[in-house]
Amino acid sequence: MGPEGSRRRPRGARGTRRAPAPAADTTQLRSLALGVVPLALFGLVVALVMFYPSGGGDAGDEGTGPGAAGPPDAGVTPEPLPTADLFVPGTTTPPTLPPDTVGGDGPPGPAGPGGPGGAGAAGTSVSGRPRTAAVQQVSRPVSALPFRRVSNFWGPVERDSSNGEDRAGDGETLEIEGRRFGSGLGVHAPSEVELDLAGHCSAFTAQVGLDDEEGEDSRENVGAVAFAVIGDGRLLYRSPTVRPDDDPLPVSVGVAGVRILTLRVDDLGSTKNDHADWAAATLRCTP
Ligand SMILES: [Ca+2]
Ligand SMILES: [Ca+2]
Ligand SMILES: [Ca+2]
Repeated sequence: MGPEGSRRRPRGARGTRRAPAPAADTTQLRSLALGVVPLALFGLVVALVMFYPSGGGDAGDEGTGPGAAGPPDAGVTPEPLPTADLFVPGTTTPPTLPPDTVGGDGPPGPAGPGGPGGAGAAGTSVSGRPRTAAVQQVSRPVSALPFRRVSNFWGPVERDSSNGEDRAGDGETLEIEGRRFGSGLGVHAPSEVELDLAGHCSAFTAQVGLDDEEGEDSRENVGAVAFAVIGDGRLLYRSPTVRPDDDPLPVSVGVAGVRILTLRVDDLGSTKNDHADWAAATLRCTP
């Protein structure tokens, strides 16, 4: 460290020796430089001022090329990109819904955002239409559907009324803990109602419970049942034990793909007072 530092000092001395020799020439050069350098600097400044706006123009041209949406602002180019990304993976249902609503405007719409995006949007919107059309479903009261097979402990299964007695049509308004229902099935456990869905339905809903027609005196009404929903032999839902003083129990079961749906009520060992209601029983199915 020490020796090297001592060597560097003489080098500086050499530099001072060189300076005096070309001193006469440098004075002339300096005068020339003083005249030329400002001109060069001015030229550079002018050139920079000219180039900067022209560079922005190029960027603007790139933006207007694909976008074709007037303003050359860079903000235009990001807009077509996200829309194109949404449309390309349009296999997912949520993105296809907006194109369908805009379906009528599909062809003219894409021209605005950009060339590539427009082509993608047109393809997915066309393919999306049949999918959403197939998904459309309607709610149907189960009491309005034909039964594939029925078994009932006391008389026939009643449509839109309680089970009543052993004759057809002798029931009353479906009622569970004071709540009345305009549609549904009145049965007596043990009971099974089979429906042929043919795989066209997606959901079954109902309010289940023991009908009030057997009274509210727990010493006389000893009804106790369990409701079960079965799809193609597979148990999809089973309620806890339902008693006469229980409120309507909401049931919601997915039945997508199910061909034979069975609504079963188990008597849990005793059939006494087991007047059970599939109140407001509804299926969501394709028309
Ligand atoms: Ca009856
Ligand atoms: Ca009751
Ligand atoms: Ca029972």
